[in-house]
Amino acid sequence: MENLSNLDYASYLKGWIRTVPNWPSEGVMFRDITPLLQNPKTFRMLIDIFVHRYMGERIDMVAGLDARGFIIGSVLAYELNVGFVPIRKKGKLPFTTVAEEYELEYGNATVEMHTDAVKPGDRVVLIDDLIATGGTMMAGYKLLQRLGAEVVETAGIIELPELGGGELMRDLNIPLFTVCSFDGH
Ligand code: HSX
Repeated sequence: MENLSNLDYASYLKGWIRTVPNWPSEGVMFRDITPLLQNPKTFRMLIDIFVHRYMGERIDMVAGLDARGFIIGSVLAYELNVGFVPIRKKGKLPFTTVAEEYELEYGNATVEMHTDAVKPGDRVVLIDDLIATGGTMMAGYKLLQRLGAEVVETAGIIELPELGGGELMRDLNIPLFTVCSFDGH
């Protein structure tokens, strides 16, 4: 049995994230969280980091970003005994939505949320797997703000500092927590 008591949990979990070079295109180092999720011990450790962070706070809702934010966000919501809200890519939600468009490296993307997903004043944790340019997370943040929710914190597993999203969000005073970061290759 591993003795994890003296280990830095974040570094340990980082070791379970697989780097896949040149995927989905040449030059991209893809950070793959599936090994972290498929090991029951690391999956639990990951979720517990977020649960411990927010269990003492008044949180009304967890919002997760399509699609990997759903995996961790829904479990976190369940553990915090609060509801879960999906923020989805355009065209996936059946009811009335609010939408926010943001820029990708090439072109634009849009995320949507149901208009009744949160109430004004709700205290929400917004979660995704990864922050690169920050475009996705900030679009989700804006949607929640437009519906009057208070985003207590945005949270992710991985930050890629080279792509500047985390820094941009901190400059804008958007609270951000990530478990680990990957510099360069
Ligand atoms: C990836 O892009 C992740 O799962 C996130 O949803 C998103 C992060 O990129 P960015 O919007 O921060 O550039 O597919």
